[in-house]
Amino acid sequence: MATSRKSLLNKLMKHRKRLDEQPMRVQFALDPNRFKRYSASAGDILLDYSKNRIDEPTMEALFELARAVDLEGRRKDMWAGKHINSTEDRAVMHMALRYQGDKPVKIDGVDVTGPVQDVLKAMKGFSDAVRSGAIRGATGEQFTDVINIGIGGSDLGPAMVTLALAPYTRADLRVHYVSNVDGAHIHDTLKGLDPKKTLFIVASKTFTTDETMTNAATGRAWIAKALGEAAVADHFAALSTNLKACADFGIKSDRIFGFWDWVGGRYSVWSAIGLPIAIAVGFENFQAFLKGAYEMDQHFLKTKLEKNLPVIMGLLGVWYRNAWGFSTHAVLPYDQRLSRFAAYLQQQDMESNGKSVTLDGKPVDYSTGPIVWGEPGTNGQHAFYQLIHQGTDVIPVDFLLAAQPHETLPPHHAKLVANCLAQSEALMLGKSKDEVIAELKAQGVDKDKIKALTPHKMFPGNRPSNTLMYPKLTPEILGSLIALYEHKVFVQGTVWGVNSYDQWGVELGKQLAKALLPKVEGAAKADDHDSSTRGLLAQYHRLKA
Ligand code: G6Q
Repeated sequence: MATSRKSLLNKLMKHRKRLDEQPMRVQFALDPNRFKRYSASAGDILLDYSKNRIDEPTMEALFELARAVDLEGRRKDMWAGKHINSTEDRAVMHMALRYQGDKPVKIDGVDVTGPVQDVLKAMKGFSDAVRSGAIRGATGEQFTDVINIGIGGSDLGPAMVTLALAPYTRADLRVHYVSNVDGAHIHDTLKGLDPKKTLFIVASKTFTTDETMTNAATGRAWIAKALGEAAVADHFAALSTNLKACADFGIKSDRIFGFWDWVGGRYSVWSAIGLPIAIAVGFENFQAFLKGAYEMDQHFLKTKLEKNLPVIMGLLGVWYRNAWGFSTHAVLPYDQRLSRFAAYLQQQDMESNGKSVTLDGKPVDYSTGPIVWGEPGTNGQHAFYQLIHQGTDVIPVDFLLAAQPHETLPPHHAKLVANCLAQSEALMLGKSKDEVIAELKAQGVDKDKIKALTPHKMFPGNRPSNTLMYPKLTPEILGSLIALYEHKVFVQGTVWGVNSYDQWGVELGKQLAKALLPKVEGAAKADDHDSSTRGLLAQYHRLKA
């Protein structure tokens, strides 16, 4: 690329100057077609991005930027199985896990569709059998509780999806997720469960992750204590690329579900890591979930950039991050069942694009991934929305909204919808000084009070948001939504020129924890640590005593 990324990104600044002088409310007043102009669809998902600080020249500049960084070429490379995860020398091919076509999908010259289908078939067999009771515990009792032990990519996806698809789950078959090494997590999960009716799934790509191995050992001991060592094999399954370690743990070979190194942890919900989802909602629904993601893949692959949802959302994120300096991005689903969606996206986005060197190892001279956060509406409205409306930081928002609820409980859903639409409208419009004064006058407030209150009651407005609207939160729609954000992350990683598929930043803490453990356990002296760490350790030992 002849021109540096920084100068490409700097080109956006001139558009910012123009838009600074023309807030969105003015643009809406001038252009009755603004919604139509700035909305696009992928299947049943509508993206309304009209409430953004954009105009035609801005969008043109953003698409030009996408072309200048060869987004289409890199997308092709990813799909061709090139090792775009260069620091780990791996392909990035989670799309192969949900591929529904009949063409070969080659990675390093090998068609992976057969092995992918084999694992899916095994997952179907196992999940069907657990659900029907054909597979039971050691004493012949049917499983009522399944505990998935995993962390990060081996936890966040399935945990979020299981919650999101609660209407498809059964009351007599509960799926729990244990991730934290904090013993409280497994302790509180096991409380009240019956070992005879409990199945553990150890989900770990590497099968070496300390938290997961610690929790798995605790679960194993719980089963062995209650039912005897011989029962362990009947109460455990594993999801991993490390088949040998699973076997060493004592897991039967037909209960080990494999995947591959071209599936990144945070992109693994589509792989064997999805087994707890299949058990919770049934394999057919899991397949619909895969199909939804495949449909979004096709949209991302085949739709021109100007109408491509992940491209539009990715570029808008770049626009705010690099031209406006907004450092956070809120994801606010008006859907209680998406209450773990932001936590899931935090990993997907922040572990992927929280990087400060380019692919060739040079420090970036521009900002990369934003801080992603969020909670479901309407709860957030009574908590942090104050800052989004009137705080000193501007926070671009994604609202997510289903047209139909799963339950028939009027007027709940109508109220939910009204609140969601009201928030994006309020953020865009704001409330001017004149409007506040007129409102207070109409309420009969006296002059002095009006003067004192007016600044507090004004809303700056011109605060950006996207709204994603879909018919209902079905497995298929959920699959599409997740894939949409995955591709958005890819788009942004491509613009910023970073490797979105490694995560070296999580290593240092792990190394230091290993070194500290003997000192915490009192088996070694802490002389080689800094004074803060030594002081904290000393206080820990005092308090513990
Ligand atoms: C995700 C990361 C990370 C990983 C966990 C669990 O992309 O690689 O979150 O998923 O550290 O790793 P294992 O699955 O190997 O236990």
